Amino acid sequence: MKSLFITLLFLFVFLHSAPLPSLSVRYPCAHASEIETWKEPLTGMEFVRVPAGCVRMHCAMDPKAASLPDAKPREICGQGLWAGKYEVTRGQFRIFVEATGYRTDAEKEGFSWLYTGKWEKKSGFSWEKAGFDQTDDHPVVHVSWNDATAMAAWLSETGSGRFRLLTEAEWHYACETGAEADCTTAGAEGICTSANVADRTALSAFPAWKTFPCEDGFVYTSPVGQFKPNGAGLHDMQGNVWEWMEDFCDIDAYRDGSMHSPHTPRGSMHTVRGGSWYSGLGYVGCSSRDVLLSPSRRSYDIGFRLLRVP
Ligand SMILES: [Ca+2]
Ligand SMILES: [Ca+2]
Repeated sequence: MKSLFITLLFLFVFLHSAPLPSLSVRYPCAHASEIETWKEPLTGMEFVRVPAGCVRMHCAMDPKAASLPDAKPREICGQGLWAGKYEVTRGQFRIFVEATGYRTDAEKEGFSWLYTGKWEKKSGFSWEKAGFDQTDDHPVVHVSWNDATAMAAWLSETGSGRFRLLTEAEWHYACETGAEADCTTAGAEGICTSANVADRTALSAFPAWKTFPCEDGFVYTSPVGQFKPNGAGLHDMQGNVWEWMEDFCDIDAYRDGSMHSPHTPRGSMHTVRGGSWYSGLGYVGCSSRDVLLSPSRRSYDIGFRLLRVP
């Protein structure tokens, strides 16, 4: 049992630090006047229409394992989708909790995960007690995949429409849209205008970090929408908080070429995308992926974003 735990711990640490290389894509850059939005009335959650298109994506967890089948990029296409304009905020999650009495995995088990020189279980942290200052406009953190899908199920029953997490392919496409056009700022220094990442501001709390060579003004989470949107009009796809995916990336699940291929996660493994306020050089991006070992995993740098089902 001990060796199994050590193996799983090693796998988590290894995968937590294994970003993927960016793949080449071409998408139009949407202008603000062309972006179609819709607001869910119960929560005020805004959604943006991302037009139809295709993405090239692979599912490799280790970019060095280029010979593995999962490392071969596959073109996956969709008819367009409605993605959350922002990460789900603490205030929106509060509406869900107050309507249902829902208790998160962190609350039920009495702890969450924080970094104190190493990742540790720390008692008393939850969506209401992040471990740093947050307002209700910040993305909710310390929420598990179970918690995120529970909110999506509740909103589908109670709100206007049906909602779920994005699949890996949907998220990847929504993130990359406009990425090659002039509407986004790329590069290690430009990242601070479009994402809250591990920047020089963070050195005040984490002096040992290797940060991006710029300042975004936030050590921990920022309110959503503080930074430039991507080419599709979506904010904080990169950075701020990691975002839970509906599925676990398995290239075989995308053989039909659809961005939404209902797929049971492989074992208990689940994926988050995009990097967070905690992520430094090499760990932020549309191809950045992290694999977590349990749907009940939560930490102070993980949140989620919802998709509105057409
Ligand atoms: Ca930052
Ligand atoms: Ca994010």
